[in-house]
Amino acid sequence: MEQQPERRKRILSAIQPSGIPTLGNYLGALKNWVSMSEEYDCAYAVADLHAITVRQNPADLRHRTLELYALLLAIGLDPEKNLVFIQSQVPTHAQLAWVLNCYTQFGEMSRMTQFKDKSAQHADNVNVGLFAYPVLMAADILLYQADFVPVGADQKQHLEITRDIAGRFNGIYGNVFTIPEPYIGKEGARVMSLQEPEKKMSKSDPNVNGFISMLDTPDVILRKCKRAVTDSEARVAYEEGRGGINNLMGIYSCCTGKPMAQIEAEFEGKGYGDFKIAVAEAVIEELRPVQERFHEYMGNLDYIRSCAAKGAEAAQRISQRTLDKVMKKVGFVL
Ligand code: ATP
Ligand code: LTN
Repeated sequence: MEQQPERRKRILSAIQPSGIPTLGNYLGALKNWVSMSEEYDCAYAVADLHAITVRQNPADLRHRTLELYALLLAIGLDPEKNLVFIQSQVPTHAQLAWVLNCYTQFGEMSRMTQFKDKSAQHADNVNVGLFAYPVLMAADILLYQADFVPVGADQKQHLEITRDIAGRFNGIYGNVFTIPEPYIGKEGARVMSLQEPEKKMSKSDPNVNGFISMLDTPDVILRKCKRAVTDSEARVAYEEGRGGINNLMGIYSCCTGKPMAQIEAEFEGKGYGDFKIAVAEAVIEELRPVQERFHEYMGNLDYIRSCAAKGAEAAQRISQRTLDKVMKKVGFVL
């Protein structure tokens, strides 16, 4: 009998088009998406269905979705080798989410901390979609029979619930879904706010000086780095409790590949002024090729749309197999 080639393990991840990704998103998540794509069979989605759980301006949402797709190509994801798609262009996601809603308990959803946080933030729009958000995320993952899901700490609870829902469904109907594991790769960088180093850098921070957007121009990056909060010690050294300087050193280290000891030696006897300029230059160089490719892609939106259409077609084909199984098991007429 012919030997089946071993199936590569599949990874699925997604990012919401809720704003331009920050340097934190890039160093902590997106950069790893590219390195993982060499070893795994990867599927990456722009999660626009998730984005409408918070009210969006339609023209902005459309533009940001295409921008984010272009940015995924610009960081180096090859749409021929990976599945890169826009979630709303693949109907199976909403279809499976509905079915899974009926296998998810109200009580377990009520315990989700992101729901509690977001409903406090958007008290005037606590919609049912916001409540069911983790079920749609479960559908994203289970449709592709993903083995691993790289997620940050904030999404761990959602992956747990995905595993619970999948296990419950399998318990009733047999092995329909692969139970996904969290992907624990090499420690992704955790980048902190430049203004409040005890908080993570976040694209929805109302203080724009707190984050560096992946599309900030060199002069904006320089200005934000110069304004970054440090302390009065004027000593570039990585030590417990020195949030601001540790964060800048972490960013510099990530962008240059230099270990902390080397950075300390390099800036021995120099003030924060010189160091902040060096950090800014390293970030500018890190982002420059990505930004150049991004602007090229955005100048050719037809290409971006056609890549997205091809990605959606392939994603539809793969995910339909899982959906068909589910529909059959549940008792729908096929
Ligand atoms: P928002 O501000 O809209 O809540 P966010 O910037 O916090 O968004 P998410 O869209 O929730 O980011 O996260 C996308 C991915 O980026 C996740 O995998 C998350 O773990 C990672 N990530 C987000 N912020 C950082 C950060 N400051 N450092 C490292 N990784 C991060
Ligand atoms: N909720 C995630 C985005 C997201 C996701 C997913 C992540 C949507 N579907 C499936 C991993 C797998 C976020 O806001 N970071």
